[in-house]
Amino acid sequence: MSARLVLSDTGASFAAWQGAFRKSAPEIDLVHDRKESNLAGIRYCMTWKPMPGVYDRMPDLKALFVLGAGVERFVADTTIPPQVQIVKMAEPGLTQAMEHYVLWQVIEHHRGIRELAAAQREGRWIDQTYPAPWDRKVGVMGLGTLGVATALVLKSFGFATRGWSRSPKEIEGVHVFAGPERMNDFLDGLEILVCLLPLTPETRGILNADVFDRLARGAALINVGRGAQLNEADLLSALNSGQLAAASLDVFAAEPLPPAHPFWRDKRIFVTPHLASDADPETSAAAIKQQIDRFEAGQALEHVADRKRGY
Ligand code: NDP
Ligand code: OXD
Repeated sequence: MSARLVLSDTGASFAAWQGAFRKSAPEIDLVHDRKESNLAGIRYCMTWKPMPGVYDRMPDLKALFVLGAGVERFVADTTIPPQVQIVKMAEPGLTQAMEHYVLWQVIEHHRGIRELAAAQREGRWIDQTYPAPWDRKVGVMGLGTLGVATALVLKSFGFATRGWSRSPKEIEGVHVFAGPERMNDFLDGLEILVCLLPLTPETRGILNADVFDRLARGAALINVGRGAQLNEADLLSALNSGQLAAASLDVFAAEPLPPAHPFWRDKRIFVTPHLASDADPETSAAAIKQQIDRFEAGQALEHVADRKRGY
């Protein structure tokens, strides 16, 4: 089905997205929002960093396709009319990149890769041991599109995998806990904790001393959710006390991470500049096309954010 879709973004390359749509979803007519464009009559828009005033220029907007999975800025944006559905990105490129990042970091912590690298630099031949993966307790906070996929990958690599979400669910081979009342059972004795939660009032500051104290001594934290979920002072205290041995952080309260921030120079912390996963233009184009087809056929859109819940 043919449809017009606006790309309204201050950073994205229109040419790159147009190329992706021509390849993966040629039926979609991609329109570039240039501020002065007449966008009346167009029902669909995609964005990560919207052009100022785009919602005023799109009086017929029905669905806003966000080019990422974390929609905290959009659900808080009161200039988006209430009838517009905010759609989270869920597409294979974004999911696989996240699976790769988390698996990479879990294996780094599981096999003590950073100790090995340090030993190599010092010319030390060390006796490094590690448990079987099924004896390594790994937990994923947040079992949405990315959390479920990641938990399944960790399980398939043999790790003793747990998951935690707001509502109960069943994932074969993964021990799932739900709700705040089961959080401590989920955390109890975990050796590697992965955060894939959305940023909401409930999850702000959730990675704190109370959580770290429940983990096994010497555990590792991998935060790929949002920086504001981490209490930075609590992380440094836990690292100093040995309760945590290491952290892999991809997201930060202030991004870019300021040059003077202590995380940059802390050998126990591995910093990546918010690159764990990005939407792939070609697979995203196909996913957006499928959603538009659903909507045009009168079906419900998938992955719609709930503004009240905040994700
Ligand atoms: P989803 O919205 O699909 O899933 C969110 C999950 O978190 C759901 O399982 C939800 O529970 C759970 N959850 C939400 N609030 C709570 C809570 N208070 N207590 C327990 N569980 C809760 O999101 P995605 O999986 O697509 O993405 C997750 C996050 O990953 C994004 O919001 C973003 O912040 C981050 N991200 C980071 C990237 C990076 O490059 N670092 C790239 C992409 C995303 P329920 O299932 O019950 O609704
Ligand atoms: C996202 C991100 O939310 O890249 O998609 O952080």
